[in-house]
Amino acid sequence: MALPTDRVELNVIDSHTGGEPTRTIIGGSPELSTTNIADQIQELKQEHDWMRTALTHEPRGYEAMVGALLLQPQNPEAVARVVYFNNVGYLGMCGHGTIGVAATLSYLGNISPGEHLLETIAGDVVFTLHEDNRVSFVNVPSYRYRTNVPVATKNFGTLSGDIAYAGNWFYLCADHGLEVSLSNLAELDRCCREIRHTLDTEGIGGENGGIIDHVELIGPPSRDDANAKNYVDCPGGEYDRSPCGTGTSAKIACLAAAGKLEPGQTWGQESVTGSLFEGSFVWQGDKVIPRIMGEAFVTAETKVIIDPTDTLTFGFSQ
Ligand code: PYC
Repeated sequence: MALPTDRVELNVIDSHTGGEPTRTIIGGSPELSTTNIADQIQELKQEHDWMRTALTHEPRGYEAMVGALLLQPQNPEAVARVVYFNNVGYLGMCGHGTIGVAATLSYLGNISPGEHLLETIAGDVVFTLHEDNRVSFVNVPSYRYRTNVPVATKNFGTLSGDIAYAGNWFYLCADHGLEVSLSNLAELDRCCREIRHTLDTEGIGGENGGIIDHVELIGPPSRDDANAKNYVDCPGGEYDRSPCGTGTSAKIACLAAAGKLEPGQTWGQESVTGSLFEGSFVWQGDKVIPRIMGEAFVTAETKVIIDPTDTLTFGFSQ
């Protein structure tokens, strides 16, 4: 990958969805020579990965930062095509990012309350901007793939969990015995790393070789309007500050498969930071179509300067 030799300026809007940041690139990104979204992601990886690292790594970003690159959609009905990325690579679907992108498009005056279509690598996603600035989105077909999957860990014993798909692959576990709270982040992180290690070394994955790159630990809620609280470990090893849109969808898919949530019934999912998403589902064959609602706020409108004479301009990570 050749790095730019001239100064680059990117126009970005930052937002947070339940505490989890989304940095949306609205201008200044390199022209892509491809039109298919899978090819565009390949081109970004091979030719322009510096843009991802410059925005998500220090000194401009941090491990929790998720980027969203807006591209011209192929479908004229779609409001945008979006490619999500984070500190380690490119994401399938991103729920909190979808809510953040919707809040950003609303802030820019590009959309009004109502239904809109976004193109993503995981499929088309319909979102609704509500009058009170909240956003709901209909996720891709989601399903529980395996249940009661044992995973041996060094310090937390043999745990049992479900494997589910909701735009990303998840291992969801409730019998970890840990308090899901901000004061217990180090232990939650350690447990997720040990689960991840076993999943990787034993080759435990999703259907058709899907890589489980999210681990979700579930515990009892702190809020009256929530049914459960989660800690979601993301691919870069950082935890989701929001309840995780795809993680909430994965949980709903597992509840539906277990007959513990009815179609149309609301599930309140609290995050480890105390923010809330509300979700429900309808059946589509043997899969569920989750609808997730949350809110996002714009936090900054920035011109990012990438100056190639600055040795740290493309970011560094630990
Ligand atoms: O909200 O789906 C989500 C998500 C995935 C990774 C970070 N957030």
